[in-house]
Amino acid sequence: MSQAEFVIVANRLPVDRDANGGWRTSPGGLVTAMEQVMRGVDGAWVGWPGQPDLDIDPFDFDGMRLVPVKLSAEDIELYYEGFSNDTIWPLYHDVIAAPRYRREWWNAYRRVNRLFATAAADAAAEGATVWVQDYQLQLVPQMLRELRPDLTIGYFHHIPFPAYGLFSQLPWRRQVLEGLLGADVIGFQRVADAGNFARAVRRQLRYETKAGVVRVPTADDEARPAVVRAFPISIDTAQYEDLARDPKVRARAAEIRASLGNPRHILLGVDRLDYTKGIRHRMKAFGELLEDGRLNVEDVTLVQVASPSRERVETYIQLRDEIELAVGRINGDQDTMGHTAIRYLHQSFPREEMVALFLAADVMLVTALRDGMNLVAKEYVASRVDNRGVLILSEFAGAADELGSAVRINPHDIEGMKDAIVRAIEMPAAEQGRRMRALRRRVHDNDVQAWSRSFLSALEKTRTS
Ligand code: GDG
Repeated sequence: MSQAEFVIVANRLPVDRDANGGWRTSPGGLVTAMEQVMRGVDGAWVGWPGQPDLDIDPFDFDGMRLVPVKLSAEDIELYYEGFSNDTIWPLYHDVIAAPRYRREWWNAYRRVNRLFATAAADAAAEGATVWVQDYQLQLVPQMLRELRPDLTIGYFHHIPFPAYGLFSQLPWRRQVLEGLLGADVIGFQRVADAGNFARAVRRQLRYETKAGVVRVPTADDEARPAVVRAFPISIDTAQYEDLARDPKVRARAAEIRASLGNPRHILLGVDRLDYTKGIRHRMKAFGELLEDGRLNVEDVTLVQVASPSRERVETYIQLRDEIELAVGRINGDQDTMGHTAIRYLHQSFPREEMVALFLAADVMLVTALRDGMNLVAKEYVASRVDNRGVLILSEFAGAADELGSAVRINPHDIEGMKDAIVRAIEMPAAEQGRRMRALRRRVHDNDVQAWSRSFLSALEKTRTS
């Protein structure tokens, strides 16, 4: 097998199986970010092809070498649904749900991380650059360095890194820190995440950290520097701007408004159905506003897209029941024959439809209790080429560090959220325009291509120093 100069390692390959057993690109932020990086280089992508027990050889797709990692149904259950999504995910999101610590899951996590590391080691050419993505693969950097000391290794963490008081619950905290420190650059969404990681390294491993560099002890007594820094991820801004200007998408936005009975105000939420996103808090605030009579169902509709996610994990099954009970109650109490309070959609939609929804929405609700970044906030802003609309944004989403002109909320403060919703609905056009222009500038100047360039240039610097 030919070896690549640049290798991405991620839980999933950037493709899905189509109906005829062929492959098609799965649309996602990371895929877009990498398109530009992969162009003109000899690149490979290591990941799970999305089906259990699928045993296929590496193949070329769209100018890139795809290297499938074979995972069994049991691997998926223990490593992915178990350790990744029922231990690490809740622990790293401030234990909004209780993390479960199971030794069997940890053993599978280690075993599967080793599979990814071995596949990456086989795919990379001498002296290549390897970029490992996200919390499912925290042990890969160290495992890969042991196999291939010649490589330059980067790691990007898409979710929050928690405060030490929480992180220290993890029975395998040392192994995880050491796993990550196998990378030359460890990237986080927020400055606070990088700070939490550096603190954990000092407290747990007693390694010296200074100005964003950890000195990692090595066998030959010479410490190796690992850079720890924030690189806030973004979106393909131009693509959203183009879609928002497309007459078909604009017509669809008008059609959406009409089909909801042309309410005076449309509020929108778009999230994977996940307990970190604060969907219940949002429903509570909205339901109370209707109950208090501060809003009227004839005037206002909340559209909530909750795309199906992790449907085999128990906490998610419960969450879905709770949300659907809340929606049913609110609609039951408030709906009229002609108007609904909440139009709830447990479905996924094509990107064109999402942009039409963004254009139809007067107020966008991002009420996460904890979120690495939250790309939906940025997508809404990028789509508002008309400089209208109001973004309500939780301070617990990474995006809050950059999007200072949004209406900021603490989603735990239901009264505060209710006031923010009313304020957003009543906001004069001039103020909407001022805020939206500032937000758009930010997302325009800092897109996902800029994000990957900045990470990779930091990584390149460690090679030359
Ligand atoms: C993780 C971190 C971080 C959702 N429903 C549909 C749909 N989506 C798209 C959104 C957005 C993406 O999925 C979700 O990204 P988020 O950033 O909002 O959240 P997570 O999935 O939790 O992502 C997060 C991110 O990684 C990147 O680092 O920002 O903090 O948790 O792009 O638009 N897209 C379509 N139909 C849907 O129904 N087409």
